[in-house]
Amino acid sequence: MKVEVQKNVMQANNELAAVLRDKWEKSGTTVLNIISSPGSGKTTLLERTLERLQGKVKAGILVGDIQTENDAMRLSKYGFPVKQIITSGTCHLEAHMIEKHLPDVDADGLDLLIIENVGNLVCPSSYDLGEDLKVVALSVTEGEDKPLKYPGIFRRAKAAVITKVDLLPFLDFDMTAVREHVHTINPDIHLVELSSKNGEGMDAWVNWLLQKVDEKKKVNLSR
Ligand SMILES: Nc1nc2c(ncn2[C@@H]2O[C@H](COP(=O)(O)OP(=O)(O)O)[C@@H](O)[C@H]2O)c(=O)[nH]1
Ligand SMILES: [Mg+2]
Repeated sequence: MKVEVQKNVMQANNELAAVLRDKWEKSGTTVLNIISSPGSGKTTLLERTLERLQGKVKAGILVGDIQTENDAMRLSKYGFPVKQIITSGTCHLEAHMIEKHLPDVDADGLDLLIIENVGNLVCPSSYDLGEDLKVVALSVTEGEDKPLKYPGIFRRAKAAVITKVDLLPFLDFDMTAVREHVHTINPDIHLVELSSKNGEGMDAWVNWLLQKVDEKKKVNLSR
């Protein structure tokens, strides 16, 4: 009975995600869904990213947390529309939450919708939100074995961002091993190593993102 209910929830989620994907296909909107454990540096990365996107793209941000508007407050300083989604206990965002709150950040069509998922490496990975790009973030303080322990999200992600590389001198984190683990799980994944604190790797990250936005807009224009 429980399994049946879960199956129906997933099916309803996937159907709505397909509707959203179709809508963003037509509008040429690139949708990024960033997933990581709590504290890996998602919001800080997005803050530094939004600074660099100012004047370049029309972006909107939806940010999920179990409680508080803290992240929305942080992200709303950069001139882009931001909406906090409070899940009140649910450990991931679902497509119906995105559909409900999308009008708050998308008045007349976006180039880029950024979704910061609830901090969790497991649940958010199974819920399709209609995004183009699932991006997984892993901080160097979490240990290089985490891709092996949580392969699902690394398998589904288009990019993996290794964050907080400014801390490497103080840690035993094995960067060569993490690169190998990530590529063993997903040989096609785009790997980025960066620090939101000292800016290392940020240009490469933002250029990759802008390239994705451009590619989707071009596909849209050529129709
Ligand atoms: N040293 C260092 N700390 C960082 C970096 N990025 C984020 N942090 C810190 O990590 C903590 C969690 O960051 P936050 O962006 O809130 O993570 P989130 O929970 O994944 O959104 C905060 O104290 C940040 O200041 C970084 O690149 N280097
Ligand atoms: Mg956050």
